[in-house]
Amino acid sequence: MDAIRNIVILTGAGVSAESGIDTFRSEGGLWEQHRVEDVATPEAFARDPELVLRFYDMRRAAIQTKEPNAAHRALARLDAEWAGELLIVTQNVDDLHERAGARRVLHMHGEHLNAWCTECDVRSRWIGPLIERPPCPRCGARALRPDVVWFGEMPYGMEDIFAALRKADLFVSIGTSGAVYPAAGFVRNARDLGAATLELNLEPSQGTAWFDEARHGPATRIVPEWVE
Ligand code: BV8
Repeated sequence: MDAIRNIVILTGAGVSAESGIDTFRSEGGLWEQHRVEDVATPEAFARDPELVLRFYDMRRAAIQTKEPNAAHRALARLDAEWAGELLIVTQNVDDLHERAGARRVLHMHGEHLNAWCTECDVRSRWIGPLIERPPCPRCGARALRPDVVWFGEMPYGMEDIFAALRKADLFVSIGTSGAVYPAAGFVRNARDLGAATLELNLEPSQGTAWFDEARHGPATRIVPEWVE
């Protein structure tokens, strides 16, 4: 990777698939006969908070039984060794990048293991269920929601992401279908800003035509191959 100084890596559910965390597509985007788009929204939370809290409690518990895989570990190694700028922008709400040792990680869609108090607006680390409406550790209000960006909500870190894209020489997209914006548009932003673009995915994503290069296969094989 000569002449490459600054790298932006976008990851999606495909990087955690081999750790046993279902992707959105493998479930067919369904949970208990609900489309994820119908559960992961503020409207769904207002309409049926118990349904949404159960959905996130189940997923929050599930990730705590999973381990990072070789793709997470390869990216953590790259992060530790890369002298230039590097940012892992993840759409995932699991903590497997961090548990593999990655440091420069930005969760643009939030994190399962955080709760957000809609009363005092403070986010706290939260690993237990929210269905029993526990009190906010900060203000005591029983107003905690998952700290996860739902459809129609503003993703986290957009300014930092675009600052990194403006400096990037290389943009790598790993394990994402390119179905959800603004993440799915980052490859075009990166190209327009002069970066080389690479897709590492099990199969061609919806945006594969925008990439200079695309390699297809399981992340646990093709990500370590790329990092080495
Ligand atoms: C926003 C957290 C405004 C929740 C998620 C009409 C047209 C275009 C856009 C819109 C539209 N109507 C509405 C929108 C906007 C909307 C959107 O894009 N909707 C889609 C459905 C059309 N977006 C939003 O609402 C976003 N907010 O736009 O705000 C704004 C924007 C900018 C600036 C200011 C204001 C917020 C969206 C966030 C939603 N939250 N996640 C939760 O997790 O419960 S989305 C969720 O799905 C993910 O985070 C990810 O972003 C998205 C797609 O999932 P992927 O990670 O890609 O996973 P998927 O299953 O789809 O694909 C897996 C891939 O891995 C596959 O390609 C597969 O081949 C591959 N794979 C599988 N196994 C492996 C593998 N690869 C390698 N190895 C393997 N083993």
